[in-house]
Amino acid sequence: MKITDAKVFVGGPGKNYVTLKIMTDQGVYGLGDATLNNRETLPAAYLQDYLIPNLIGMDPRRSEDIWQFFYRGAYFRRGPIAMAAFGAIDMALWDIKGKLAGMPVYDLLGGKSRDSALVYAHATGADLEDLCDSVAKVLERGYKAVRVQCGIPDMPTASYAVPEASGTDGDFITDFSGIRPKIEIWDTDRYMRFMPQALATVRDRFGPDLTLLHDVHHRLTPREAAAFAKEVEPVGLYWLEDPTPAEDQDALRLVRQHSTTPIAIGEVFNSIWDCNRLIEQELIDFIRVAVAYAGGITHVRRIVDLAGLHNVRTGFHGAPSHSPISMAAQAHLNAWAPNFGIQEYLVLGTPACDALFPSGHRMTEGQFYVSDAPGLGVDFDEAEAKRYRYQPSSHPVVRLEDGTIWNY
Ligand code: CS2
Ligand code: MG
Repeated sequence: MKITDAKVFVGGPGKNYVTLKIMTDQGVYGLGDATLNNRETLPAAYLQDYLIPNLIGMDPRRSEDIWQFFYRGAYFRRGPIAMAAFGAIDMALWDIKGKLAGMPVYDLLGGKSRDSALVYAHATGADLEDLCDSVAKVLERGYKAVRVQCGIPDMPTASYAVPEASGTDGDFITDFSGIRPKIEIWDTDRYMRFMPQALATVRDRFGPDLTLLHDVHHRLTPREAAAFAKEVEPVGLYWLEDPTPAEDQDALRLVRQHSTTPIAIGEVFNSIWDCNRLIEQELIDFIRVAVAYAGGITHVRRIVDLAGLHNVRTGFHGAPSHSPISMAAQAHLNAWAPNFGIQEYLVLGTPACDALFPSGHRMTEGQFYVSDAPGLGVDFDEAEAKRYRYQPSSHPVVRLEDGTIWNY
């Protein structure tokens, strides 16, 4: 069996999804997602210029060897662009494998460990009242778990994932449009004074059964993160996400020594080498890698297995930048993983997205039900894809009030 061709499409409703389609000499095709948020043309070029010319003629059933060929064979290993590019190849090969076997990918991984997977949505407000309205709306939609972000009083600009004005949250999604980044101003002291109290208010208002999460988005130093995590202990967060940037894996030890608040990290990681010490030294509770950024199912499965040995559960990244293809790949891992925790979920279900990526995956009452169709269970409508063009976009850049660049 041979791979005969592969095509890359860039575009989608409100997002530059990078979709890979791999064709074979037996008529079976596979789909993968190489969307690297706000840098989408780069994995697309890596696929087109380097990977696809090598892929043609390979046996698609040998997904492990193909993964190793592109990883070890590249000389310059790892990095988000390469890992997103051959992560998409890997997803497409698992899709093909499942179609050949007539089995959903979760069965190839070892079968279902649960009937459905708990997901969390986002609630956000310009101020605390606005945030509570947003939480109430999310709960009305059936969700049982919610990540809350809130505007900070007297902060010079809205901070991460927070609307400028109250009443504008809706399905609030960060505005990344334009090639020149928006500038956000950050003040750690104001955040540290306000946010623990805001989280406590949400807990009081919505009661102990709500699964509550908060994302610090890499804004604190390890000492500040330790103080914050300790202060919010009574709130009973499901997790505190990205309290510090985790390039320095050992820095998390300080947070751990001072608090029992569960810590989730990993949405920007692209290999097991970014998180092996965090996992082995049990410095985190949840691993947030995304199948799209971390080398596909083959590599993320290794991370999940390592995590399972150390009481670390999964909480895969699910921002709207992931197309329904990688969300499906994650849904299959979620159905199988013995150490599944929760899944961030925001994207599937809009009519435009469903038209481009028809699938039998379903979300209802805050639970994700994986499709039992062979392979990944998602298709791609090429005629529909012609409606979309690449739109340049950028992550905001953060500065302190004196101008110093900070972490987004
Ligand atoms: C966020 C992301 O979902 C999350 O937890 O941290 O929305 C993040 O800001 C974007 O994915 C950046 O690409
Ligand atoms: Mg995050």
